[in-house]
Amino acid sequence: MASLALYTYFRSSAAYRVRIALNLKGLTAEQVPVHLLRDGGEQLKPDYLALNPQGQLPTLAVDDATGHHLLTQSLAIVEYLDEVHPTPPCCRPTPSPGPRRVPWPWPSPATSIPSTTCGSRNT
Ligand SMILES: N[C@@H](CCC(=O)N[C@@H](CS)C(=O)NCC(=O)O)C(=O)O
Repeated sequence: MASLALYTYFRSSAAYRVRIALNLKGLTAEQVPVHLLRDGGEQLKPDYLALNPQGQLPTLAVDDATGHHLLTQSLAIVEYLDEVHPTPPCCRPTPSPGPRRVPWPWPSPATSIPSTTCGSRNT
C-alpha cells in the first residue's frame, strides 16, 4: 500500500476536492499544512516550490513500490486515486473507449483559485 502525504490548506477548495476523494475511498494521507496567507504565502517559499513549481495547493506525495512521486492539479490527483483505488469511483466514464475518465469537478468547477479567495488576510 502506498504512503500518501497531502499538502493542503483548510480553506483551499482544490485541496478539499482531493480530501473528499480520499475520504470517499477510505484512504489515509498525512496532512501537511501549507498556509496560503501567512508570511506572504507558504506556497511561494522555496521548500514548497521545490515540490510544486506552480506554487499552488494541493500536492500529493506518493511513496510506493515504484518510488517517490509528486502529483499536482487536483483533478489529475483524483483521476490517479481512481486508477489505483477504483471503488468507489470518483470519475464518470467517458463515452469514448479507453481508460481515461473524467473526474467530477466537485466542490467547485474553478480551475484556478487565488489565495485571496481562500481566506482573509487577517487569519
Ligand atoms: N487547477 C488547480 C488549482 C489550484 C489552486 O488554485 N489552488 C489554490 C488554493 S484553492 C492555491 O494554491 N492558490 C495559491 C495562490 O493563489 O497563491 C487544481 O485544481 O489543483
